[in-house]
Amino acid sequence: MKINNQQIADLNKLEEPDHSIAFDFLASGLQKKGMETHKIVSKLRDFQVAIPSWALGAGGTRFGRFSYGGEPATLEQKLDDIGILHALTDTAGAVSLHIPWDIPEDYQAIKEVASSHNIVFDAVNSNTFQDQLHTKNSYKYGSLSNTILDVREQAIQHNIEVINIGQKLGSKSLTVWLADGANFPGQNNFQKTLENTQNSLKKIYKSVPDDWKMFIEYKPYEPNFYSTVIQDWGTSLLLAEACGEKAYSLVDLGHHLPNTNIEQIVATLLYKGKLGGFHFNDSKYGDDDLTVGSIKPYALFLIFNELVYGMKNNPNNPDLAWMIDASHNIKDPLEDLIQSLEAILIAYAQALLIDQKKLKDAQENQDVVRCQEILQEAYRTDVRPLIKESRLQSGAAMDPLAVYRSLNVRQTLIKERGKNSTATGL
Ligand SMILES: [Mn+2]
Repeated sequence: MKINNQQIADLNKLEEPDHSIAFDFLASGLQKKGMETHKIVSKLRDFQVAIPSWALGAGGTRFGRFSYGGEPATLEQKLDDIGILHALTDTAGAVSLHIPWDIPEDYQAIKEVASSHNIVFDAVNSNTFQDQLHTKNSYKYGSLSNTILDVREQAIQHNIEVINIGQKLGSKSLTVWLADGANFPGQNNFQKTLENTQNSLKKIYKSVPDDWKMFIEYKPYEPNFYSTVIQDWGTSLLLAEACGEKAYSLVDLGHHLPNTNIEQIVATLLYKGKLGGFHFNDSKYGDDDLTVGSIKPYALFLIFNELVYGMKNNPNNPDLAWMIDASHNIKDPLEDLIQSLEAILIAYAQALLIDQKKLKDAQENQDVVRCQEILQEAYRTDVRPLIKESRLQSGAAMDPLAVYRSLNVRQTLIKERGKNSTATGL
């Protein structure tokens, strides 16, 4: 299924009269505060988030997995699904592939499908947290950190293979997330596993092309519940620094213990020029992979405040690779992703409304109340007309979820692919 521009334009027509009243009202209010609405709208138009190839299928828990019908069974179909998202939102112009779940059979054909949807290939993700059928060694006791050299070498070679696959598609970055760790005290020597991991990452780094980046993702626990080798941003940063200038830390919102001040981590990494990638989701307890903005929207806004500040004030930090890293256990993944993209743009737009000059003055004058007021004034603004305007300008759907439903996208996909098609992946 492919959504065409005319279908979207026709449905936008119905929205336009109400939108134009709401947008003019907001724009004139912002203008009075000295803000340039067109610049904010243009920043929203430029913002692109990669969709991971594993997010298009039903997720699940260790208790069960519930299919919803019409799942994309091939990489081509996954790209078609992202094409639908991108046509509706104009914000999902990239895909992040997971290897080996999504190794292309015909590279040229895959590239053509992607470009027909205006999708580029973002970071490629390696997988050394599962054993594959054809591999000799098991990752049961770790991969890059394993005590056995042969296992480490296999994991290093896998990452190099992932880089090679990415190069054929036009990717420019590799994301490494390690499940390595221990379930019980005494199982691992902390220093030895860290040293092995660092040496393995350095070997992978040697194969990272000059115009590429390597992202090192961290996570405090799960699948190991006593210790994780790359448990936090500090460990990720020290490994990135040990590798070299093409290596960066990657922040995944769900990879923190409850109540961690993620915005401060973001600020610290940006200050050091070492924040490379960013994974969006939301969480209540752990790595819950819930819809972005569904649990802690204010925290998301505060994180975006630091991102906006850093994108302006830290030229030493490269452009960030944005991705949604979520799991869809009970919702239609495409609907969930639309909701996530909406939440991301809302938080971004709110952060763009923060009067940074006034905030700086209030901070310097130690006016704590004023500081809070400035942030909350931005947060409490209904920015949705700005997002609708950006979508209208770029030919996307002003209300993507409503259009998705009125075009019966899921029902059409079920008709095309069948009720029992299953996506590769977890
Ligand atoms: Mn992640």
